[in-house]
This record gives sequence, structure tokens and C-alpha cells, in this order.
Amino acid sequence: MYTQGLDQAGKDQEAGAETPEHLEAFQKRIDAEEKIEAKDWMPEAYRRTLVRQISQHAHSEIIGMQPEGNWLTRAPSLKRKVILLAKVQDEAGHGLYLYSAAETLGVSRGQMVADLLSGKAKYSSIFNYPTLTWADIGAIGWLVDGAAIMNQIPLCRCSYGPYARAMVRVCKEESFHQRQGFDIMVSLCRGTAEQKAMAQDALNRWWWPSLMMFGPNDANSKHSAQSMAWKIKRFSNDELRQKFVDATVPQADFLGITMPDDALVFDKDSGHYSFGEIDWQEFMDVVAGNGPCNRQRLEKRNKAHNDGAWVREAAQAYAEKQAACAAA
Ligand code: FAQ
Repeated sequence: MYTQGLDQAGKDQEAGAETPEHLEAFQKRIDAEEKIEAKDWMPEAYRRTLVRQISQHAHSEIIGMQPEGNWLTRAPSLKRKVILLAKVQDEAGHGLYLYSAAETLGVSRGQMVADLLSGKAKYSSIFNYPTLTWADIGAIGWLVDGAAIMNQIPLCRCSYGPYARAMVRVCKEESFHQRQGFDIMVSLCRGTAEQKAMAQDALNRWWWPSLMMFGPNDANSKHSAQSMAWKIKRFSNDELRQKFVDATVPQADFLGITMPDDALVFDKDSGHYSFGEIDWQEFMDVVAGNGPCNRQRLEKRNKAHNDGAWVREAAQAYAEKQAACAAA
């Protein structure tokens, strides 16, 4: 246990001190695989990194409801509609757990939401692409949730306890999401030629954006080295992207559809697939707010927030009434 020096450090943190001794003791806790909890002393940069990552993650879950919500009223059967509805509701739940985890770091939910609504905060690039056909719902579940799981399973071992624990449940639900997406793809690929063509078209449009979800190449990932030293991240962006490609190409083979990448080839020596270069200009454009749907996503989120104001006000009034009754 390396908590001894940190009790004093906790007091010093309140006073604003961050000495080399405190940083060393903190790193020892991390290296010993101890979980850091909300009330423990932590370097300010560790706290800020977590607030950044967890809030971006929460925003992604919330904005991520939109592309799939677009198909709720047009799902091809009652069964598909019920499953999709449950999945979209799960994403809302993930957003809420994550906002709660970020709140333990001293940032208010109101501030995080305000930053999302104003366009100041980032969310995953993937949710700025349109869902043009029903096959896109299959591709999102298969690829986007597949990529999310690959990235998030290691986050269950993240050094910050509240984030790590939230991810356990999130990952269980994401696994169901991935399977429902793959199941849609299986149905389409076993269907008519037209349905299979829809599945191929969805794969063509979602493959590269899914690879971009893992973030910039390691050489350009400004936060990776520190986040890995703090065991917030357990694998680099490129390592996770490679794992995803290796797991997903055989699934496309099973479906009988092909990745839109002429350079994709299995390398027997390394045991991995090598793949083509990602269009990093497209990635940067989307992250900068100029993707196909960025504006629409924020407009819809703002409208939903404004339309829901009366619900928040009613809940607040009810809570105040209950508190007044309890006090009386
Ligand atoms: N999009 O130095 P790095 C889901 C930013 S949830 C936009 O490598 P880091 C569930 C990055 O923030 C999907 N921005 O950063 C679902 C940073 O900007 P900043 C979300 C990106 O943090 C499924 C800058 O680039 N998952 O899919 C992206 O070490 C279906 C430099 O990058 C998470 O958030 C991007 N793709 O690594 C929901 C998981 N990539 O802040 C609905 C948690 C990078 O300096 C339907 N997050 N940037 O201005 C992480 O694991 C990490 O934050 C990474 C980025 C890996 C995303």
C-alpha cells in the first residue's frame, strides 16, 4: 500500500500543493495496480485527463443515440424495433453512468452538458456519419459497437475506480449490441441479392470511420504516453485498432462481404492483417466539426435539451416539495 504519504498529500491537495514526493507516491500506487478513488489525492493533470476522456465518452454515448434513433420508426419488424429501442436506451444509460463517474472528479453535469450543447466539447467522430439504410444499423452494431468493446474492455481495468466500475456494465451491454448488429448483417447477407448489396454498401461506408474511432496513430496521439503511464489506457490507439481489424476481417469473410481496402492482407509472419492508410484529413475535418452530420447532431441535441426543460423543472419542483414535506 502506498497510501501513507498520500494522506498528507490529500491535505496538501486541498491546499494546492503537488510535490515530487506526492507524484512519486501516486505513481507507485498506480504501478501497484491500486485503484484511485474519488476522495484520494491525485495530480491535477490526472484529474483533468479523466474529466476530458470520461466526459467525451459520455457525450459520445448521448450523441450516439441519434444515428440509430433515426431508424426506430422504420425498423423492418416489431422484433427488430424492440431490440433497437432497448439498445438506444442502453446508450442513454451509459451516458448517465459516465456523467456520474466524471462528477466524482469535481466537475458538474450542468457544465459538461453546457460544453456539449455549445459545441465546445468533443464526442466520437463516428457519430457524425449518416444512417442511410437499415443495413447501417447492422453495420453500427457490428463495427461501431465492436470497436467500442475493443477499446472499452481494457478500460474496465482503468486505474480510476469509478470509471473502471462503470465500464464493466457498459461492456456487458455493448456485447449484446454488437451481436444484434451482427445478427442484422447475417440476415441481410443470407437474404436477397439486393439485401446483401445493402450490407456491402453499409460496410463500405462504415469501415474506415470505425477504424478512426481508435483515434490518431500512436505517433500523433498527444495523450497516450501519459495516459498509459497512469494506466488510464492499457493499450495504444494503434494496438487496439490492429486487434479490431484482426477480429473483424474473419467476421466479414463469414458474412461473404469484403472490406473496402485493397491493401488489406493477412501477414503470416506477424499473424496480423496489414491494412491501408486511414484518411487522416477526413478524421481531422470531422473532429473539427465539419463532418457530414456534425451540425445536425448538435442542433438535435440542443432541441431535445430545450424541449425537455419542463421535465427537469417539474422534477426539481417535485424534489423541493418532497424535501419541504420531509422537513415539516
Ligand atoms: N473522435 O491523444 P489522443 C461508443 C481526440 S462510445 C473524436 O489519442 P486519447 C458506444 C481526443 O479526444 C465511443 N475525437 O486522445 C456507442 C484528443 O482531443 P483533445 C467513444 C477523437 O484520449 C456505440 C485528440 O483527438 N468511446 O461507441 C477521436 O488518449 C454505438 C488526441 O487524441 C470513448 O470515448 C475520435 N474518434 O485517446 C454508442 C472511449 N479520437 O481532448 C452509440 C474512451 C481521438 O485533446 C452507438 N476514450 N480524438 O481535444 C478513449 O479511449 C480515448 O479518449 C480515445 C482517444 C482512444 C478515443
